[in-house]
Amino acid sequence: MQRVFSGIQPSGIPTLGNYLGAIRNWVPMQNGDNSLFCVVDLHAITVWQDPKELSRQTREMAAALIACGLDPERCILFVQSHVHAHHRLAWIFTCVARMGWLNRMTQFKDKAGKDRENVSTGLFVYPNLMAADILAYHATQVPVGDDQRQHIELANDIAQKFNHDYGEEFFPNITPLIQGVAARVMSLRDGTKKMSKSDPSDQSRINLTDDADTVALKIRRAKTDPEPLPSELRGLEARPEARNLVGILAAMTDTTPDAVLAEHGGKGFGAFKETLAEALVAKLSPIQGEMRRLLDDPAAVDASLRRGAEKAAAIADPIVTRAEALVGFLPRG
Ligand code: AQP
Repeated sequence: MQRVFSGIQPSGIPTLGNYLGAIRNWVPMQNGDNSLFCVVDLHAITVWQDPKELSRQTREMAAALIACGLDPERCILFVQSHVHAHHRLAWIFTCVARMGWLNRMTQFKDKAGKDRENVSTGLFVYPNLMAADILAYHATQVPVGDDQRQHIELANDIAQKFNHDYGEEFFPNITPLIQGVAARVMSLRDGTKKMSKSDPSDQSRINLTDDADTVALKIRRAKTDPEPLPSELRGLEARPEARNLVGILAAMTDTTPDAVLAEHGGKGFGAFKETLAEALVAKLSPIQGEMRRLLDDPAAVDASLRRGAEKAAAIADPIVTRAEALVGFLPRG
């Protein structure tokens, strides 16, 4: 039995990067109770979130996931803070992980920037919680964007050390599933930086809720260079912005960058950007319509998240209780 787990932070509106790097790949992996998808609000508060916004964003993220094709009847969709097994295992893992391992995490370095003294301790131990999210379900398959590869490696280090320290092959090895030409979608303003929902510049990303005019404007303004598009892939080397846009069009039209260049090579960016904007709008507008429909009835969204949390807890509680017993905690009786 291969169990799938993945999560997304309700730290803003999901971006095209989240969609292409993660969410879209989750849809075909739905397999009843062996597929768990989680809105990870505990992760989101590792950086400041306005409390009034957080609960709204959490519900909206759940609606976005359903609108993108996750079906709460065909997978377990829930909110991380609703299942206490995550906190319980995260603390144990915080005592298993070594400072040196966490010190190497590039996402922490990127997010903390130069002001390390003032970031939350939660941001530093974020990968321990992520390891707990996955391993509380004995999940082995984790579909994520390329930026999460290092965190999965760390989760495996934690699992192995736990198994070694407590003398039992209890936690399985995790495989990251990093798929497709758009496993790392880059910012529209800087082709060397990943597209992020919390980037201060809204122009740097396509939000799944952007309307047609906004998408067209953002794509028109997306940074490019003065050269025409090349006819072959190697012509995109050292042209990160062009490579990013070609990759996005390939992903949106279910083709390859080679095929995109075969069609658009030799042309300028004007017509190419129009085609790209049209492809984006065609994909995003049905998702937006479905999101609006779902959010008209927030109680129904909350009810399906509650059912999801109950199903998730039924899987995770016995696993985490066993981990606690291995550590030597006195059973609650
Ligand atoms: N630019 C991206 N390209 C491909 N995949 C991406 N993911 C995120 N950005 C890109 C993937 O989306 C999933 C959910 O990510 P997350 O919300 O848990 O955290 P993140 O990776 O930190 O995403 P953001 O958008 O950059 O959020 P903020 O701004 O809040 O930090 C993951 O599988 C991730 O790989």
